[in-house]
Amino acid sequence: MQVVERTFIAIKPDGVQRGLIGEIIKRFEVKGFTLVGLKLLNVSRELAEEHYSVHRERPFFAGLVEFITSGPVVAMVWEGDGVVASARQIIGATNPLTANPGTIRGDFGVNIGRNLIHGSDAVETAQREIALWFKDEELVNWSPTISKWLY
Ligand code: FUP
Repeated sequence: MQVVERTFIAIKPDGVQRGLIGEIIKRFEVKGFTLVGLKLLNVSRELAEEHYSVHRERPFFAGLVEFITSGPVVAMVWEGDGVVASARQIIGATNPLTANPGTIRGDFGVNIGRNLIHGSDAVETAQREIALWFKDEELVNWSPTISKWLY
């Protein structure tokens, strides 16, 4: 089976606490992407530090790790043509105050430190993050029967 592009998406603790899990999943689902991995978990400090390792030297790093480990997170893998870049558009700019209305962050957030959701920024990053958060056997290879109406 041909593996098309995949991206890693995480609903952060604020998105979970605010009851936005369904709303967020819906946006990727109705767009036409396919959910191939999904779990709710408490993130360990080790996983959080590894996930955000590119930001290790930044002043907000400690607060970011504190936040992401503060409550349950929904980790997902979504699949489809161009899903990495498209998901970034669906999510919106890092700062919810400047994120466009119609995006997840633009519609539901006001603070950069509480921006609801993470999405991989490039195909290579997505591969690294998927491998970090999911075991191979946690990912499901399937195509919805509606695929022929999308592609
Ligand atoms: P994004 O790719 O849009 O999630 O943003 P970044 O990778 O640049 O940042 C990762 C996370 O660090 C953001 F989601 C929020 C946090 N952050 C801050 O808290 N302050 C900043 O100035 C920049 C990022």
